[in-house]
Parts: sequence; C-alpha cells; structure tokens
Amino acid sequence: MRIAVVGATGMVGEVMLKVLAERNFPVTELIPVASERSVGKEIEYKGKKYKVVGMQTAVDMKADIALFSAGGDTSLEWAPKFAAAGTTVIDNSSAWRMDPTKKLIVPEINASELTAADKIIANPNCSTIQMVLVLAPLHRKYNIKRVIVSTYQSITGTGVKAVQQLENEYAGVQGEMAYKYPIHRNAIPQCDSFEDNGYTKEEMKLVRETKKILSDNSIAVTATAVRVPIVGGHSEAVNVEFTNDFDISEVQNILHHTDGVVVQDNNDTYTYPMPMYAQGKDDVFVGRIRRDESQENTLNMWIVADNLRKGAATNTIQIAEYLIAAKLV
Ligand code: A2P
Ligand code: 11C
Repeated sequence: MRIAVVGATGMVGEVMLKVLAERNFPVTELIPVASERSVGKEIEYKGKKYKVVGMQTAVDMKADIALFSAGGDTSLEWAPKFAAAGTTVIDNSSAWRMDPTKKLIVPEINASELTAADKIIANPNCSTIQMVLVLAPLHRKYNIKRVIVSTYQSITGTGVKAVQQLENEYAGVQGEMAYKYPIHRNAIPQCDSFEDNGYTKEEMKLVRETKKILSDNSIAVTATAVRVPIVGGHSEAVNVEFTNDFDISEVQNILHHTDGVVVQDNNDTYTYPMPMYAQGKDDVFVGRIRRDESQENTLNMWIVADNLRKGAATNTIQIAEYLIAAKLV
C-alpha cells in the first residue's frame, strides 16, 4: 500500500508513523505530507529518512490511502481532492464526521458499514471513541436510555502548543499560551470553542457522534468536558441508564470479552485505570464499575485511553487495516 500521512509533522501524525511501524502495516511507499512550511523537512520511518511533501504534490502521487490529521480546514479543502484522485482518505478531524454522506467508524463497532465507494471516511473524536467502545456491547445487551459523561482531558488533545504551555508553567517561564488560563494546577471547564447552546464543541461531539456510531438517535447524552494538566490520556466518568437491569459481574464479563477493551477493576488491589498507565497503549481501559444506587438500571464507570492512540492514530490505522482486509482499497 502507498500511504500518505497528512500532518506527518504534527502530534497525531507522529504517533501515526509510530503505530504504522509497530503494527507492521503493509507500507510499500510512505508519503509524509504537511504544510508548505515543512516541505523538504525530513521525518524518520523504520530507520529511513523521508522528505515531507506539500499537499498538491501528494494529491498527484495518487496514494492508495491518505491518513489525515492536519486540522478541519485542511481536510475540508483537500480530502475531496485526494478522493477525486482515487485515494481513500481516513480523516481524523471533525470536518466530515457529522456529514450524513460520510461514515463515522470505530472498527470494532461498525466497520462493516464500509464499502469501496467510501472515499472519505471519518475518524471520531478521541473522547467519543473510548466511551463508545465500552458502551456498544452494553447497549446491545441492556439498551441505553441516557448517558451522563464528565471528561478529564489530556492537554495532548490540544496539540504541541499546550504541552509547551504546561512545560513553561512547570519551569516558571513566560511563553505562548495555548489556553486562556494557566493549566498547571488547574482544571479548565472548556475543551474547544462554545456553541450557541452553551455547550462546547467537544461536549456536543460526545452527544452527536455517540448516536451516529451506535446508529441510535434515541440515546440521550449529556456531557461536561474539562481540560486537566495530564499528558497520558483522557479519563471519563460515565453514568449510564439502561432500559433493562444488569448484573455487575455480567457487565464485567461482557467488557472482558470486548475487543480493544481491558477491564481494570478490583478495589481490593486498588486496580483501576489511570492515564499515566494508559499512555502509549492501544486499548481502552475501564474500571470502577458499580451500580448507581440513586436510580434503577444505572451504572457508573471510569474509562481511560491514550487519546493520541486509540483516540486518534490507532483507530485511523485500524480503519485502514479493515479496508485492506475487506479488499475495499
Ligand atoms: P506543519 O508542521 O507544516 O505546520 P498539530 O496539531 O500537532 O499542531 O499538527 C498539525 C499538522 O497539520 C502538522 O503536521 C501541520 O504541518 C499540518 N498542517 C497544518 N496546516 C496545514 C495546511 N494548511 N496544509 C497542510 N498541512 C497542514
Ligand atoms: C481534545 N478531542 O482533546 C480534542 C482533540 O475534534 O478531533 C481532537 C479534536 C477533534 O481537545
């Protein structure tokens, strides 16, 4: 496969290169792509150096698959040009996710929706992916009525500038601010910009994308997304109300047998997921599984994943792997 990585110099792009190499993805030619600013810069893949090319050059190279993580505006402008040149685009931005003509894919849940006609495929938002991976098998078994999610999101979701801001604050030096407020010793109840309804875009991604991926508009979702001074991954406190009752050990057992999910849930041994330990891993970790005693048929869980891995690069590459296995590219 001839693979273009669009945004190869960025935070997610770098992880994409690492994950492609780790999984021994069948790359016959690697095309690292970024903005004109980076053209000619060298990146390394499996011990070899590759020169970054610009967008039009990359379109003209007609790769089989382009993995995009270069922001929504770049995707809106360029994904259709790659698609018109015959390249299948898997896009990690929010540009195409809610477009009714585009599929929004978490491979373990809905890859079977994909066909060879899908030339632009959307990768969901990181905080959505880790939540729906856990919710999907429980929805099938108990039918979800309502989800209340509160997130504790890693600064890596904002990009290099945010990591730099935290490092500057640790070191006590002035520098460019990725956020309006200090992030060291702080919790900022705003991820992404605000919508007219008073919620942030990040919160509304959790609402809208969950319904689309689970193909069920009847699921009620409400979210509060918070940025915390954490690097390793996103954490989520998730409260789920079902139509049907459940048994905690059965819930644990279902999740134990769910692809991509690891149950870490033992209070006696202080076993529960934490972002420090999820960092660099491809799985989604779930623990603190307990009944909500204030309401019937309701469950509380704590879900953690590396947002740059399963939340972005890994999920995108798993979609590409599915396309190849199903002979859709
Ligand atoms: P560049 O390094 O040339 O700016 P991050 O989210 O970590 O900041 O990374 C964003 C990625 O998207 C980088 O690889 C960046 O390339 C790329 N990018 C940003 N704007 C454009 C653009 N207009 N065209 C192509 N790539 C872009
Ligand atoms: C965050 N979820 O952590 C964001 C990052 O819609 O793809 C990715 C934004 C997106 O802030």
